[in-house]
Amino acid sequence: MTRALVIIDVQNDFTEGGALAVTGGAAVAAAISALLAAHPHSYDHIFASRDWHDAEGGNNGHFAVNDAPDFVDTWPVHCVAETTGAEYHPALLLPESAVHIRKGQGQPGYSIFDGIDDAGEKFGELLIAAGVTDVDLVGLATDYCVRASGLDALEHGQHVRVFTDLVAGVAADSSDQALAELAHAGAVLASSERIESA
Ligand code: VGL
Repeated sequence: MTRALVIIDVQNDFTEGGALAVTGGAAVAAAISALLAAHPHSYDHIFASRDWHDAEGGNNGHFAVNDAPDFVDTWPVHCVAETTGAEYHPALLLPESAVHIRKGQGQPGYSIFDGIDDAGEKFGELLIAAGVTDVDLVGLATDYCVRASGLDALEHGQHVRVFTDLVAGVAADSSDQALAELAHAGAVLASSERIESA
């Protein structure tokens, strides 16, 4: 078993005070850091994604340009590349070895599988190259990017656990639904207290 922690979009714009704030986002950032500090050797690989949208053009319908955002398919402007909003939340402390994935340039890019590393390698290829078999998924937002990333990871044949104490969503109903959908597709929903268990 080769395990990876996959941290989705723990960015300023998705945390309290950000352009698309998710309640509990900052707490998730701090709790992920605490988990990593307490268990520095539990993962063979750590990947962290950032939404990294273009400032211009709406990112293929993702930004509400002319109408008000519906907070389902269209969103306020958020996580524009190179802005403070797109940076990781300051409470998220990542080890040097973490691999940084950026996604959503010119597209919605909900899934980390839409993303690439700094060298342009696709996330899915990186997982295969690293021999990853098991993914623990945490981050923001449960009902959108965590959901899409988890479903894609399952489709790519990964064993997926979602640490339900280390995610936060845009809305309660859609977050519950997303977790149910992930479980139905084969993900294990667990507390991060189970980090050391197989
Ligand atoms: C996300 C809504 C819009 C997310 C991204 O990271 O879950 N949610 N864009």
